[in-house]
Amino acid sequence: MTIYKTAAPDVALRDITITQRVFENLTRRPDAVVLTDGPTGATLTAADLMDRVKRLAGGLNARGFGAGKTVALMAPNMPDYAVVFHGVAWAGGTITTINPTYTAAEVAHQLRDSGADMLITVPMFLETAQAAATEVGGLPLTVIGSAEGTQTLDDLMGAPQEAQTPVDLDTHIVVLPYSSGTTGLPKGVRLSHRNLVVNVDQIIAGASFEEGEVAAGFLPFFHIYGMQALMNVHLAGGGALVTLPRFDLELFLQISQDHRARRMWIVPPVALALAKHPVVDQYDLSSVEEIFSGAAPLGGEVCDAVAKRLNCVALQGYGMTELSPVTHISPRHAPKSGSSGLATPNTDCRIVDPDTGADLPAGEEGELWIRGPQVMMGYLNNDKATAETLTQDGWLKTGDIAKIDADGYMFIMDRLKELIKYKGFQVAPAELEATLLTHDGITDAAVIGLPDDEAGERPIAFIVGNDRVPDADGVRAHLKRTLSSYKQVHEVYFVDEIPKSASGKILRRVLRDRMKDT
Ligand code: AYL
Repeated sequence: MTIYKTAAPDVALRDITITQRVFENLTRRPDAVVLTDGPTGATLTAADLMDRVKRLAGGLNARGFGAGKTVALMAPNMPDYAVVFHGVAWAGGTITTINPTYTAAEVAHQLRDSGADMLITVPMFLETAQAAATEVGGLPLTVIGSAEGTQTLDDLMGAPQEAQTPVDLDTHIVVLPYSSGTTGLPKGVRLSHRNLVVNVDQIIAGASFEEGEVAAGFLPFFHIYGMQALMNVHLAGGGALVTLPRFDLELFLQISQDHRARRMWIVPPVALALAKHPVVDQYDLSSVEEIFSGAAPLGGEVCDAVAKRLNCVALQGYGMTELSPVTHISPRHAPKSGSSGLATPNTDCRIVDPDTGADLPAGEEGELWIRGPQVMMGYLNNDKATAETLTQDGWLKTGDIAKIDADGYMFIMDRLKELIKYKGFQVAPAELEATLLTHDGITDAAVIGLPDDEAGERPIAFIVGNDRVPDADGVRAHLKRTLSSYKQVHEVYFVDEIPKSASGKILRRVLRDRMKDT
């Protein structure tokens, strides 16, 4: 077995919960503003945040929605997001985070699959939340803010609960984000307090995080990148956040300028905008020392162009929801263009030939396998997917093809798994295919991703139809009824059959090659 590791020392494994990790730092700076709502300017100091977290935990436990319960949170980035996340964690519960732009059908699926006991949302998404709640047979709804006839977050607050409800740090699920992993439908990813705490410390060690850092936080907190690298790292590492409910280039630039942001946490499409968009010149971004991109490949050219334009370093990270999420970070003082950097501390890596299972030497391409304390506990209610992803001795098979050079720098070269990344968001082909097959005019379907300059990849569909087959617009309308906007297909091709292996698996590579030839 050939194991690649960083030369950097391990971080200590701390026997505390993620909320205790965050509070440790907040307690030291009670009067500091740690969260600001970008659109309204409303603020929470460290003391306010801790007080609201403790009161929410007290209220949840008093009403029987705390320890052992699952609370679904469907909200855009806002200061109270951290209140709900840490309030549920402090109460000994589980948070499942839902994309607020989801359709009612998507929300209902996650509520049912996660076994959620309560759904917390904002007035803007209440209608969708109500429809989803009805679809699963009803569950209590709470809004952050106010809406007539609905319980509010403030109604839920109780007497402050001073101590963390005891939980097992290695087995209790604190958060259950959804990911399709290497194959199939989105699945609940079981992450423990150990997973989250250690990854916060691994990120802080690897990303040269500095106390006092302020960032404009538009990366969604419901996705593991925003949840950990932004929300938890900034709170636990002594930083602050100005939250944005969605990405808006000018607001992002304005906030980064006004708050003298030191680093921009972004995804590749935003790197492209920073490199190319004329409006960028209208802002004073001289405080920005670093842009940090993750969640999808950042091409060397775009990376160099942003660095030059903003006169800063452009770094990249690699990770997966199943890895809490980060395993690789570009070293600030010696990045290599196009590389996702060096392994974080406490992280073992292997490069394995997907055909033979042999370990490969430096410079050769194979599947990246990871072992470390940030590796998930497994998927929820899906032992088969868990067994396909985690080996008996604790290695997680990423489904990504990578190489590691002689200096330990990791380069993502290709993807073995069927996942499509649209602007950093996961699109699971299996989910789109299953939805297409619910149309009575569609007898078979396949979805693949094609390279796209702006989005990274765009999903396209191949359809086999019968005499009731819809036209391309009909196919799109069918998907729109139940799937959110980033899961839509950009092109539709009608074919006689879908190429499949003897065991019935869609031969996606054949379809991709066919598109290259046209
Ligand atoms: P998920 N280069 C190429 N592909 C990447 C990269 C990268 N730097 N980062 C992630 N991916 C792809 O669960 C890869 O296929 O987590 C990987 O298996 O939505 C998949 O995205 C995982 O998708 C960071 C760095 C967070 C990464 C992340 C991971 C969030 C994406 C913070 O600093």
